[in-house]
Amino acid sequence: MKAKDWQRILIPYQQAVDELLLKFNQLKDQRAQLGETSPIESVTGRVKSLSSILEKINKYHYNVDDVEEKIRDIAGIRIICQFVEDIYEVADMIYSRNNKDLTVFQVKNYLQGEDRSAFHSGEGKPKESGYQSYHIIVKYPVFSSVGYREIFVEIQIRTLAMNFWAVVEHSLNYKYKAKLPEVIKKRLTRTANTIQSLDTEMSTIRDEILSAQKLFRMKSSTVNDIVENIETLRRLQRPELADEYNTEFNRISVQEDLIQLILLKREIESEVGQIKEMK
Ligand code: 0O2
Repeated sequence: MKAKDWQRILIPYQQAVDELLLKFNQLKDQRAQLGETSPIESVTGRVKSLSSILEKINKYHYNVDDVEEKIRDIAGIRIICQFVEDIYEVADMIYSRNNKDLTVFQVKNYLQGEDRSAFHSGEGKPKESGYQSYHIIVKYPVFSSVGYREIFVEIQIRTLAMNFWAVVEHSLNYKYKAKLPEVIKKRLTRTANTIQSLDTEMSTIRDEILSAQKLFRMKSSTVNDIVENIETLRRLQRPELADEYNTEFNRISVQEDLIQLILLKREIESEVGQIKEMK
């Protein structure tokens, strides 16, 4: 097949990746706007490189005409979560869209134990290599310059720890091809077990971590509001008042007292409101 023909084939895949990246990032950002914790830590996406596609064709002896049916990860989205629980929450977000903007085609659960999502059941198991991840292959409709197509997209969902392991293992495999030395293989299996223990351990203190993150977000937005309102007081020609509040803000900041900060924020807001009304 000519390079131009490949370009034409890959156009809808790039569009699917772009569209899904936008959608998952919106889900993540909207939670933040609502002051809620998002199960999505970060999202990346890629279209498989031509060399990687050709490698797979050779490896499995596919017919070039069957590529789009047989290689189901030409378009790939990777969603990284903090906790294992978040993986299932993200999976449920995807399942709830089934037959709406995508169709769930296949689930590959490489996580240890029972599938904890609400819309899917069964047992998961890490791969023999130690690889852990949750894969959902969906069919995604794309309207592009080459017409309407329904293409496969592989969505990989995993924790930060699982991703660390997978990225390192992937590079080692790339270096050694299929001939990973036995000693490295053993070490990788051991580290995969450590990753699993780490994720389990993190889950036990999840509530503690989430409430700490919530406090951090609350503090950060309160501080932003205070600083903005002090600036507003200056713009409203009330520099003495702005200085007074600034001193108070500095005093409370040192004490790290969130309640005092919230009270100060409300006081300045009300002051700014009154001044604006008088104008
Ligand atoms: P790349 O470079 O990420 O695109 P298949 O690989 O599709 O022939 P399989 O194993 O049934 O067959 O599919 P699966 O499990 O859905 O794997 C698809 C992708 O998952 C892989 O794509 C990897 O990204 C990832 N993956 C699967 N197994 C492993 C593993 O043992 N280690 C690591 N690091 N990643 C894995 P590609 O095309 O292999 O690679």
